[in-house]
Amino acid sequence: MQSPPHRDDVATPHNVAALDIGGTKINAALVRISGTDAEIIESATTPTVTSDGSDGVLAAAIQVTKEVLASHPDITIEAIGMSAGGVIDSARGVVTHATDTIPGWKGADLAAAFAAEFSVPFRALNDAHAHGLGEALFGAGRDYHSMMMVAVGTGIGGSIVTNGSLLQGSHGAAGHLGHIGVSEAEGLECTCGRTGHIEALASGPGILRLAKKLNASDAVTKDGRCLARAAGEGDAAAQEAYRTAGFATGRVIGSLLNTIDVDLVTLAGGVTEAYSGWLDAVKQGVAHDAMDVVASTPIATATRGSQAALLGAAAFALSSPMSD
Ligand code: BMX
Repeated sequence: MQSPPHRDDVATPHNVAALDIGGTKINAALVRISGTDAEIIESATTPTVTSDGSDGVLAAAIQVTKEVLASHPDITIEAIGMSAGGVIDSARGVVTHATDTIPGWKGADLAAAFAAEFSVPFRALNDAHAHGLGEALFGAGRDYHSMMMVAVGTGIGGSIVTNGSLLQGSHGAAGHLGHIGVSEAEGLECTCGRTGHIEALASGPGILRLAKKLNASDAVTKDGRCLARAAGEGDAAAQEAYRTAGFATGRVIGSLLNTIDVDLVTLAGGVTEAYSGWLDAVKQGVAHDAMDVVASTPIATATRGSQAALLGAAAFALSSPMSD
């Protein structure tokens, strides 16, 4: 698969429409990329309604894109970039594998839906890939040669960017580190259909399940927000769930550092901000598995928040459009 250029290749201002499709909402934005800077000029959000499967989601995505563009009729976009969950074949613009976050998402022809409505080139990529690329080019990773991003939220996603180039892999699946097997997750069902993957144990929903197993009360395990608050207020079961999940996640990161030896690890996603003991446990997990030579690799938190996926999708769309 083709890779985007290093950010220095993008010298003059370029306007791009970008979308980030998540399980609960769709963000659309008008993005301007000028050299090493990227800004969001306009944005809009709409809920992800999954009752009509991928067709309904894509119709809403097209609608919100049109709204954003209509608010700046003076601006001409060069391309449209989309970030979405699942394994995405960027060359064809098709979702080749996905969990049930969006029913019917697997097989969705993103490129065909957008080609029917817009005359500019369209490119789509996995959400963690877009997020990592955005952070690498315009956020936490901008002063580093290589970066691995780990996003812990509804799922666990990841991406590897070297010198501004995203590693998508042969099937677009590179970086899916939520689907690494760990002994702590033995027997747990993963959203991908396998068992024993780290995502089943240590994603947001995984941590909630863990807290229930540790006998946290119903009030504490009502949702992720309640669990985070309880951990901050000293609830022992909630804290243990975050620590167990964080340590296992850290071990995966440490093992990956031994394998790919990047300059920086960036952590993103809702769980990152939930409870400080989680981050301490991640660092302990990294220290447990990382070899001495890579053990001091800096671990930073993401700096562009929810903008990062939009910026990454925009940069990706500019780099090598597949159709026009
Ligand atoms: C899942 C998988 C990945 C995604 C990751 C993080 C789907 C829909 N998702 O492992 O493709 O990158 O979750 O996703 O198959 P998030 O929902 O936590 O952002």
